[in-house]
Amino acid sequence: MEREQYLAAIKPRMPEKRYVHTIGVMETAISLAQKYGEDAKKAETAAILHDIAKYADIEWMEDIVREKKLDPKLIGWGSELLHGPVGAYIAESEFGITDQEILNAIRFHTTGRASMSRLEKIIFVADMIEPNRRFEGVDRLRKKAQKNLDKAMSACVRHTLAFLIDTKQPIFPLSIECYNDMMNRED
Ligand code: DGI
Ligand code: FE
Ligand code: FE
Ligand code: FE
Repeated sequence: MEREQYLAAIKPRMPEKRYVHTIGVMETAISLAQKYGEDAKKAETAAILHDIAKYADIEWMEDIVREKKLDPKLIGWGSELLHGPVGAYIAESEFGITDQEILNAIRFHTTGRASMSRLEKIIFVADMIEPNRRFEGVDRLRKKAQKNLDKAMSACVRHTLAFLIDTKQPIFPLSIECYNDMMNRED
């Protein structure tokens, strides 16, 4: 499928604001892919589909987790934790994506995980720094992303965890594993 077909397919499934965010992630991910020698077409597809499940019904998503044997730990964590893994399921089942790198970039875009691929890092970072994002410290993250993908990934994970702690939210195990892995690699 071509870019315009994917975009036409996702547009009716989300509010305008989320669509604009998705375009921002797409453009940022393509640019990071070119900078860091990743396949720009894979980055484009993963970015366009990354939030496809963001507005799916929670009960339905939990049914998918049970039926399709996704990580059972996801049950009870709510739509923020479900929409990555279920998004990967939709990308595969509805959009016919078979590339595991693209599916994993969608699956782990919210939490990250240990030993992330370059494409996974690009989608995670692009999601956080795309031009429509406005939060304290985002410009510092954008600058880091221009210099070093691993350092940008590390800073993005630390920012997310700090936010979760500040707002007294529980941290999903994959997010911790991602953080520990990044810290073990830090020089
Ligand atoms: O879907 P987006 O808003 O574009 O961004 P996202 O999928 O990266 O993150 C969605 C939300 O998920 C964001 O508010 C942070 C939250 N989140 C990320 N990791 C965890 C988490 N929430 C909890 N409770 N635990 C986590 O480990
Ligand atoms: Fe998301
Ligand atoms: Fe994210
Ligand atoms: Fe997103």
